[in-house]
Amino acid sequence: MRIDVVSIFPGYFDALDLSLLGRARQRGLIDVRVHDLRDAAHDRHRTVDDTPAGGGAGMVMKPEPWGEMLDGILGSDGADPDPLLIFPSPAGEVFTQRTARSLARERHLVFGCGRYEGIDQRVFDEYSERGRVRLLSIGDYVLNGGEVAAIAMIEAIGRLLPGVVGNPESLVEESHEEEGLLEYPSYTRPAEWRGREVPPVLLSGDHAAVGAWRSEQRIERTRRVRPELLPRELRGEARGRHAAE
Ligand code: 6GU
Repeated sequence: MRIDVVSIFPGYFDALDLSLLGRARQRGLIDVRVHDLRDAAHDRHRTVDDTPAGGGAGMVMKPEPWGEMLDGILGSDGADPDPLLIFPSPAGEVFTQRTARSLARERHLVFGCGRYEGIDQRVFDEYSERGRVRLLSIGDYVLNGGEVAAIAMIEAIGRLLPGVVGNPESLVEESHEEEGLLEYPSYTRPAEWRGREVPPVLLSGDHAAVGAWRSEQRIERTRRVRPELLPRELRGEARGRHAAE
């Protein structure tokens, strides 16, 4: 997969050199290219923002540097005929594990990271007319810009690409993956630590019992902290139990 990232703070993306994703890049599984938006700003101060039309607080990113930079990326050698342009934005659709799975099937993603109060609307309009554009948010809180959100999305997508995670089975038994439930609690040695024991069932060698315990834990944890994620058939059970208490 090819991923281009446009930002006025390319240094944020040094994080993608590390760990699993860094190794995947070295092995050629992911081709990440980071671009400094200021390289497409040609005045003396390499200006990328200006005051909002109609007045108000903050600054808006000017359309011209975005146009030049995105045209360059979309028209570059070996560019994909149908790339997906992603603008991280708190005003976008929420990015979930389902979104990550869907984006992991793309050949070419381009992330446009805005700062200040946002990017001139005409940039979205222009590229929506020419191809596919999505505004994506990573949750209901406000960041200073799209960089940290883009890193989160790239990591979530990148680890789903074939060969990036060593043991593909570890991708399945995770929060949000199996039936959209949260993950069960994990333990390792020693069997007792500071008077706290590993649940005996996990040391029993009874694989069926271990499986049943983990499944129960996932449902109980999801019911406790994220009840809205529980499938309908498991929600009914909770109501019955609480009514009996
Ligand atoms: Cl994608 N961008 C910004 N600036 N803030 C956010 C976000 C994105 N997602 C949640 N908050």
